Amino acid sequence: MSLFKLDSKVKRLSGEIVIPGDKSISHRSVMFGAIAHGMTKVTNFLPGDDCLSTISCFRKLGVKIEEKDNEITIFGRGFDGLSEPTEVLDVGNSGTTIRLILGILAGRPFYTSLVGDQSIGRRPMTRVTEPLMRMGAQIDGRKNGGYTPLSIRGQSLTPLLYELPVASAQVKSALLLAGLQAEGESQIIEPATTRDHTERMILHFGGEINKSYRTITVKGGQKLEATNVHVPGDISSAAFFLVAGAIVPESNILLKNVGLNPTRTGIIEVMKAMGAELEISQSDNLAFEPFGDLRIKSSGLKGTIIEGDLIPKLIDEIPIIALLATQAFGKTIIKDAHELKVKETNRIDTVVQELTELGAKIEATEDGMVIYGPTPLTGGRVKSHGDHRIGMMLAIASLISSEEVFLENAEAISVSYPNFFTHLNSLKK
Ligand code: SPQ
Repeated sequence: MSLFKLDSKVKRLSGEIVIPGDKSISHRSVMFGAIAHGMTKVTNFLPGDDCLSTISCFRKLGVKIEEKDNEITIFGRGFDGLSEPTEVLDVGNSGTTIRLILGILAGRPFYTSLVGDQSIGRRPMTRVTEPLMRMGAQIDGRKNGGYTPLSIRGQSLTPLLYELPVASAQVKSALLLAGLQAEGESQIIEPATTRDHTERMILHFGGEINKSYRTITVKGGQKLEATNVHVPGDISSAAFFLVAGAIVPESNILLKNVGLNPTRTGIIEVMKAMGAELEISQSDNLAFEPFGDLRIKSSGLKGTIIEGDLIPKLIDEIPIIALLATQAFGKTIIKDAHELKVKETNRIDTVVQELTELGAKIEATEDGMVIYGPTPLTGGRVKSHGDHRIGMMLAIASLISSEEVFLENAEAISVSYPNFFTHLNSLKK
């Protein structure tokens, strides 16, 4: 296990960073490129480990994909262009890859087996496999198709009317991808709005999809046409620098090309409520995925309550928001966030354990955490637990730590942000 010495007691951060491509949109660009007809060019693709797993799975399904720096070209031949793989598909650490690909494979008339790493082996799949089986797909796996390894044999699918039991964009997306192949119209009802990148992709690739309040309707048998996709920067990656800029004294950072899809901007709402000096300086709201530049300066912060429908809009930012809260005056309460328990790690436990190690006052609750601030952070030996977002949160925590911080398994960060440390170091003045 590698041990990485992080920089502590950093005086200020300044400069600008162009935020790398969005992970969720990069995955979907490969998938839609593969199931559409024709050549799809994707620019600003994120070459993180998770998205590379998606490329590798689609190559095994017979799709030609060319890669050059951050540009990829996918030669799609429609759903029917996918072929039975001769090898097992390995999704690595990526929940998005396995859950969405199951939706595609549910309607393909061949056999596929799927595996992932140890973390994937702990993540629940029944939420996707059960409704897909209801549509007609044959799926098996550990614990009755609840966990990897999984096998799937696609079938002709019947449409589905389904109320999602959890607010999950991955489950919604898997069902929409299956719905595109069903014989008739499917309706998916969300308990709260989750990221809508799949719905936007369907429209962008010339398909039809309708949303009325929280009910999404999609027709089967649609033919999607190839197009070009420009991936905006990932707000979930920008979040680490937003918090760094807010908590490291005298900082002033410009983050360029950040995706501002309103289903993902919960962190902006929360930081503003906490008193952060955060400005959106230039934005394009007309793009198929809106984006803009964000400027963050350090400032005093106050505690807040984060709950309800806001949670899906910032679910992946909760580890870094917890760090922010350690530096805010008063109490911050995060609730309704049970879903944190089934991410790459149980992020309630890993956040509380690692921030406690650095001297934070933080308590786990059944569905979130409570943080008391402001608390100076000390130092110590901390662990990413193989979770990219925990690793990056700890690297930002070390910037304000008064003593040395050593991080175990920093490599996990390459899942979503391969050049994270290069960007961070470029801001240290
Ligand atoms: O892909 P993976 O491993 O599930 O990644 C995470 C992350 O932190 O990067 C979650 F662990 O993001 C998910 C996110 O939490 C990506 C995602 C998507 O692209 O649709 C949706 C969210 O998951 P869910 O389960 O709420 O649908």
